[in-house]
Amino acid sequence: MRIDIVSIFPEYLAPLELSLVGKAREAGIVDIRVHDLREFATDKHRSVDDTPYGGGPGMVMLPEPWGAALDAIRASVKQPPVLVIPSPSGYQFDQEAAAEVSDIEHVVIACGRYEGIDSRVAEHYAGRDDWAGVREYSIGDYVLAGGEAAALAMVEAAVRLKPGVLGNADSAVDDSFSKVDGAALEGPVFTRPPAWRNLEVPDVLLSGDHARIDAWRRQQAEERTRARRPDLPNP
Ligand code: J9N
Repeated sequence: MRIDIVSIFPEYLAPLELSLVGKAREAGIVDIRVHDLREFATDKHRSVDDTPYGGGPGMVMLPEPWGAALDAIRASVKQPPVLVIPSPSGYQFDQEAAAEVSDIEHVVIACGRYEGIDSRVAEHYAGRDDWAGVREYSIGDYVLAGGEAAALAMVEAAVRLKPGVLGNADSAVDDSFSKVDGAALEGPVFTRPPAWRNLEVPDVLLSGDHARIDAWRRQQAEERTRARRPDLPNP
């Protein structure tokens, strides 16, 4: 899988060299390339934004640098990529979306500032037959300053689902949010020591009775899901 990320703050993407995603890159499972949008600016001041037509606060990103950057990336590959645009106005980037993105051979992520990228950019690439579509995604109902933190979240959520990335092949299917049935959230977890600062690990988890342990975990997961996320699936 290849992921190109375009940003005016390419250093913001440095954490993609670390941890799970960094290891997936070293293993050759994912090829991630970060590009500086400013290198594709067309004027002598290397402008990437301008005031919004119709008035209003903030700045809107110019279509020209985006067109130049995205066309250059497209020209560097044989197959049509999918364009992903993080946006507070996008479709929900949930576990299902993460699984879909993890199955795309080439994803290009366009990180804009929060007032947005001129809307003709998404419209243009959605209508081009040498691109495989445009998806605008929101990672949650809050407003970031730019798309970079959302890109980090989306890349990590997608890459960890690639075969060979997780140490334990069962971990990904066992996650919160990937349940076929059962409560959406995971319950509490514990490790050694059995008592810590006067707090004890629940006896049932030390019992060795796996039927009781499974039933207890199910009940805890349901109780937590009911309390914290009444909007999510719960039997
Ligand atoms: N969920 C979400 C995405 C965003 C932004 S701001 C600029 C690009 C994407 N804020 N919140």
